[in-house]
Amino acid sequence: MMLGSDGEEVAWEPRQLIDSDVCRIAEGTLGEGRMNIPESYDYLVRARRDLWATLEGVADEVLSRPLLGGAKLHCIKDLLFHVASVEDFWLHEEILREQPVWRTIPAFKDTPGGPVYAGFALETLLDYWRVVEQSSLTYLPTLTDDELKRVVSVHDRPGKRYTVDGLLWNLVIHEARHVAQISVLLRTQGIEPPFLDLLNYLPVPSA
Ligand code: NI
Repeated sequence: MMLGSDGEEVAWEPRQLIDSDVCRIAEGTLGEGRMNIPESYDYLVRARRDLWATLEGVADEVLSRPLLGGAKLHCIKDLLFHVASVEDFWLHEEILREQPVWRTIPAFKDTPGGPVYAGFALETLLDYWRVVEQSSLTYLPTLTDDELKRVVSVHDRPGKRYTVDGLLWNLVIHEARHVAQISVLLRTQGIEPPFLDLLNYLPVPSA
């Protein structure tokens, strides 16, 4: 079980999340002439589907291969968990002040983050990401101007204060940066990454 965005317990059933149901939140904003957070998140959702489809066709050994040095993130699977968990952290622990999704998933609740995900199945990581995404898709349509301006004080970092608007933009850009990193890592392994530029997902304006 996990906690929904309003705090009630909901079943964790990622397989029931159908792609056609989760790409709808920006419909009401298309055509207004400027990108907003729900529309930008809609782009992430669409680009994720194409990234995930590519990754599902990549040998597991490649996704687990330690391609990066440093302390935190060594393989593509580490990056996948990192992107989903950063969204999980900022949305649930800071913006909504509730239990993050990862604590409700037995496979992850004792993992510290960092370079420990090579041994996890890709689908386990993507299932987690789907649940985090679903919780974001529940929250984003509730955004108001007041909520976007609300100041969030980071619970374990005294003095760190951000607006909800800033934190949500950070999530959008954070993911785009790491997905670009994943694309480069795929290329180093001889695998063609998907074309995920925003350009590929923009609605066609009327003539
Ligand atoms: Ni990061």
